[in-house]
Amino acid sequence: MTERHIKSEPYPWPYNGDLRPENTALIIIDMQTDFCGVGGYVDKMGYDLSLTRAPIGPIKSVLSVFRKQGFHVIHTREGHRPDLADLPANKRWRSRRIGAGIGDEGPCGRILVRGEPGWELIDELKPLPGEVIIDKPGKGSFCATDLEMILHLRGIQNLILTGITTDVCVHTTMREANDRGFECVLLEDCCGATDHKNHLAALSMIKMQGGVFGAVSDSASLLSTLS
Ligand code: C5J
Repeated sequence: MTERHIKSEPYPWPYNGDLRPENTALIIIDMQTDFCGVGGYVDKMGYDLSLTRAPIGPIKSVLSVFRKQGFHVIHTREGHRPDLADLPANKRWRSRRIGAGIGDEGPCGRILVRGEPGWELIDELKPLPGEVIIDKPGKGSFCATDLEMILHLRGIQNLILTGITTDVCVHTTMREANDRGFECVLLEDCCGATDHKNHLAALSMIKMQGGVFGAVSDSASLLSTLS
């Protein structure tokens, strides 16, 4: 096997140099109007949308190369059933405290409810037919979903994590994946948080202990390895 790594910190990723379209997936987390569109959940909470919109362009560049080279592409959407049967009472209560109640009516329909306009993936990053979409009720993409089974059935070992938000859904997913033995890298310019300091802190946490959850890289480093 010819070893292939991408420049990343704190080690060249993946650890074993086995980077191939067959065993590697790009995971695009929660690029939904609710997290980066006007009138969505994050906007309603009063956070700066430019922070969660910043990764759209870099993700588009990576996605286009990944599609051309035949890598696996997986999209996730955070959201709840219309009857809210999968919405924990404390999650709803906390969101209502800051005026963006999950399940309540907002400018883009009911906040974080499946099928509503705000819950949809944004036009810039719409999935193609055949790409896996994981609907998740929580922050992590493995909790109450079939993601792990799909990764195993497809022989996927390496996960390239992108999307929003760095410190919440992306980090939770990376931690869950790492504990399950997947080799993970997060692309820093392909992620964003509602607070830039938290974005930076989330990157720093990954790099501790020799790469406690994996590694951190960026779209340019990945694309230069793939070109
Ligand atoms: C949040 C997410 N922040 N996609 N969700 O509630 O990170």
